[in-house]
Amino acid sequence: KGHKPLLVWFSGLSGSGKSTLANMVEKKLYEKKIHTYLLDGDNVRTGLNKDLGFTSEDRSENIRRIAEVARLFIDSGTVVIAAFITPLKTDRETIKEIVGENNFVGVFVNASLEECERRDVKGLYKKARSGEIKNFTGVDAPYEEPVDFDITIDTAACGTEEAVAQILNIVERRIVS
Ligand code: GGZ
Repeated sequence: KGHKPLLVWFSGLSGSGKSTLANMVEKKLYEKKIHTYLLDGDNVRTGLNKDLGFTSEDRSENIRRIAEVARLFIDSGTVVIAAFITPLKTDRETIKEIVGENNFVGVFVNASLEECERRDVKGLYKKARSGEIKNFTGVDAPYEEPVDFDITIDTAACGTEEAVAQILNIVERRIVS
């Protein structure tokens, strides 16, 4: 009975849909009586990390703190779902060092910059293009595509339900105790 803890980390551009997928995955796991906790910009960048911005140094510190929080939740037996852009390979490596490779599943939400910018749900790309926002990922800050993650979701080819099923399949196999 029960399950192992795990960190399921979503990386992708702003507007790629990683928060949507992370929320859907969390809901499904919760329905299966799995202990979950969701970490995303809404509950981290407004609180714990409200002192941090979007320079590469601040992003690294953002991710380091989130990984340390995830480690605490892992110690409690929780399946942690995290959704952050996590643009740099070096920061993604740090996460694995903090929580341990065995506790980590990486999900790359692969939506093209063109598609994210076309949707521009929050109007942030427009502001980034006009220079109102600086250091915006994909515009004037880098996004290094993860090549070593466990799952890549090709959002152009795959609907959300199908993506969720794919992620759950891997997660469920990794948490059997
Ligand atoms: C990227 C930014 C920026 C800049 C504000 N660059 O689509 P959103 O709005 O809701 O999600 C983005 C969020 C990114 O925060 P993360 O903590 O995930 O980033 S990182 O992992 O790189 O630390 C976006 C908003 O914050 N946002 N300014 N300059 N995204």
